Amino acid sequence: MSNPQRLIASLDLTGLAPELLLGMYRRMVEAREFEEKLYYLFLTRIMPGTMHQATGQEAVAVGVINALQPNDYVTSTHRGHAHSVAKGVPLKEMMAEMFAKRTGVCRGMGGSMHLCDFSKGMLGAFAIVGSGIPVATGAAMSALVRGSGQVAVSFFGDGAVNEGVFHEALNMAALWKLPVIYVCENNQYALSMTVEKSSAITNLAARGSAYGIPGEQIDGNNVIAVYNATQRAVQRARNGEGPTLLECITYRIRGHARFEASHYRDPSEAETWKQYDPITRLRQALVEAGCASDEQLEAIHIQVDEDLEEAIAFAESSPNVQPDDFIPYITDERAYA
Ligand SMILES: Cc1ncc(C[n+]2csc(CCOP(=O)(O)OP(=O)(O)O)c2C)c(N)n1
Ligand SMILES: [Mg+2]
Repeated sequence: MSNPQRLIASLDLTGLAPELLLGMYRRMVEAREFEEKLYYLFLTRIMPGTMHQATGQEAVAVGVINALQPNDYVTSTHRGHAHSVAKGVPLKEMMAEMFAKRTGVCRGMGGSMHLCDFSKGMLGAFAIVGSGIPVATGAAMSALVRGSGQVAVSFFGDGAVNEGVFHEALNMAALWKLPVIYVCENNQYALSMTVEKSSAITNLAARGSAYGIPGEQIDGNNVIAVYNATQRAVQRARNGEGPTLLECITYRIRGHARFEASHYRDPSEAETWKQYDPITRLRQALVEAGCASDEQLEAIHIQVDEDLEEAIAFAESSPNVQPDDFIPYITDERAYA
């Protein structure tokens, strides 16, 4: 396991507007609490299916996406709630999707691992490991051809860098100088497999050099470091300088999926990483810098809780998806409008 202390830098808020910082704080709390509510709803069998929590990894989604414009593109993974929250997908529609309701963001037909909202540039969560990487690469190519100035970001795990499609996509993106940012969320594990057991070179950012792509390792629990690194990558992409590979070092506090107990790892690991919780770290920095008081931050938590309870009530009272709801999407192009 990567030692968290190796990369930990303190949060430097210099030059960042309080609105941006508080917005990032709120998004991280939303992502964390959205999944905590889901966990409870699953536990009490109110909600069907499964889900993967990104507890402890929220700074990656929020830091990266805050450095983008609203019309930039994102592809996500099976662990994608935080990416969707950060991209501004409405909580109500996300929650309804989890309940398989017609009011869901995919009209109840996608669920946790297929969340997408084209109106927000959220091109989708992809359950097949690595499969969002070529989609973001294609979106970047489309932006380049259209001259739209948009960039595309692909989030993926440390497990995905050993899929062939990662290498195919990076090679093509480098050749054509596509405006794409590859964000590897190195949470130390692909299911029960550690990075040390699956990758000959554990510095995953170094893999960019095989394709002439700059790669950078970042403290992924430091939302400011993630934001700053992404800003540099976005600038490169918009200037026509091509792709960047960011490896965000973080840790998955919860099990791989819903009730997975992580027997393959020492419980002290998670305890160590909890000391570097990204939300706590931003909170401390905000208070120390005088950007916000504890009371103001507490009010954000209360507001988020209210919003989520409202989202649950909305989801519960919405109509269930029906078995033949999908048919118009196959037979009638107007259904996509
Ligand atoms: C191509 C493929 N192989 C295997 C799986 C089963 N699977 C789902 S998630 C996962 C681990 C992925 O690890 P990583 O990419 O590090 O993402 P993390 O779960 O850590 O966020 C595996 C093996 C899959 N969904 N797709
Ligand atoms: Mg992983």
